[in-house]
Amino acid sequence: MLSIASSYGSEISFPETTGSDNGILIITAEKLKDAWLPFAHWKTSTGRPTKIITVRAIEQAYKGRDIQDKIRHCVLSHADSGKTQWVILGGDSSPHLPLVPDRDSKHSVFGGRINYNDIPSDSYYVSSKSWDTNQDGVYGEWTKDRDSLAYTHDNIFIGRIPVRVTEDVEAYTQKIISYESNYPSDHFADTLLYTGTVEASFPKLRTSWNEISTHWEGKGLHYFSNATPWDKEKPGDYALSTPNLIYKLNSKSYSKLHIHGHGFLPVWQLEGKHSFTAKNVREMTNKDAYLCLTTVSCFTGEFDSDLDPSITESMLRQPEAGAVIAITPSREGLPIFHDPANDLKKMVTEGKMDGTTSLMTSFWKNGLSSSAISAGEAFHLAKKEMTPDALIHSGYHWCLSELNFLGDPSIDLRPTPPHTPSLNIEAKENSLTLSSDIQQTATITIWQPGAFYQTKEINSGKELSFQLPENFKLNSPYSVSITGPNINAIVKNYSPAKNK
Ligand SMILES: [Ca+2]
Ligand SMILES: [Ca+2]
Repeated sequence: MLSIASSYGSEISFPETTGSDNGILIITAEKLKDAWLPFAHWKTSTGRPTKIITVRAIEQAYKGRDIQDKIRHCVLSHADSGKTQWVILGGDSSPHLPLVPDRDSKHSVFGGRINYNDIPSDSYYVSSKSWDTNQDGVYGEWTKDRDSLAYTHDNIFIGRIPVRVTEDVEAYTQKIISYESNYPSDHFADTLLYTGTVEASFPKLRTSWNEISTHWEGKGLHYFSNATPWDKEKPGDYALSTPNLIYKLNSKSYSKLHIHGHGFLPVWQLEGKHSFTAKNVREMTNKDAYLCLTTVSCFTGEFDSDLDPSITESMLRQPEAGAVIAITPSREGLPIFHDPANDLKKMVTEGKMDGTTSLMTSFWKNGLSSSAISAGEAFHLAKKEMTPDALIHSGYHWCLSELNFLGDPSIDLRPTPPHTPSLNIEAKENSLTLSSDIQQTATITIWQPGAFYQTKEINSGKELSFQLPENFKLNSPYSVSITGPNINAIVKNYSPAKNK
């Protein structure tokens, strides 16, 4: 497959013949442009035509006050075209290494006790508004720029893959191909480890879990300190310690993970003063069983620091282990409430959920309700639900600004174990005849780079014939794939020249 990618030039663009509306736009740095080709090739061959554009090209081609404004206009023009559904910011950002720069927004929350001028807010890139009402070059300042805030766009879902070097892109690409084509077909998909180390949070974690479980039939394996199903003999005897967590993750027992606990940039703080760091990520062996995760741990999603990597980035970048999606705070994971004086008490006694917990609950609830909803769309829906709160309360504005989707927004959360279909292809003079044992909605994609691209929805695997146009050459390389919600993608590559 990779040989095809490299055989037709250094740029992949939407195949011109496609009428499909589910394209992916990757925005990346010049030095990572070629590294993204195999990822773009995989997505294109599986029905999501992918285009790579560099920050430098955007700088030259789009108007705007600065590079972030130009990137935003680039994203919006792709959203308007109706062909792009996902935007991937394919690079890390920090003051000294802005591969794909972030937009810094200004915040003052918790009664003015917590102040930042540099909250990285990727939501800005899908906003049809400027985030700068008073045009002073300070963005997202709630008191001054409130009229110019939007966090979501109905046509387009965004995520950032905070990679720095070619090897990061290669490792991440391999994990995504595995996630989409080789996902475990056993009950791995059904398990969400929902855990916490902070006792005051247990009631709201139960509220959160109850909301998710009304939309999902999977098992939530609560582990709330001394009330837990994984204890051995007495409550609390199996701690959320580093070795225990690594053991559980390496046993490929959990596909989804939520941790409610403390942390800082490179560390999750577990029970008994245990730390989980990049060193522990390197001990992970969950090959082909990659995690989707959320945590409320402070600073663990601070991808935009010159200190690198954050623990979240370690999980995403680790080859053949770790995670593929992470939503984690870029700064403090504060308990935001409309009425803190009363609501904080209710959080501890009645399990009232704060802003961060609500947003993450909504993310899981939306993403686990259907395998037809991409993880990027699930986060979009969660942010959209919270937008009315953010327009009347600076704390919720903080939540929507500081929580970014890290990972590939076009994959789904795998709510149920996927089926791996068969796919047989018979090529004749000017037609392809396919057959499959598939018994559900799926998409067939036929692609001959530079010549032909077609996607077609099917409802079952009854025999399918594709008439091929004159410019399709059966003696040139092409691929045929079957993809869809809740199935492991099958891609068959034909490379006749190679077979001679
Ligand atoms: Ca401003
Ligand atoms: Ca970083």
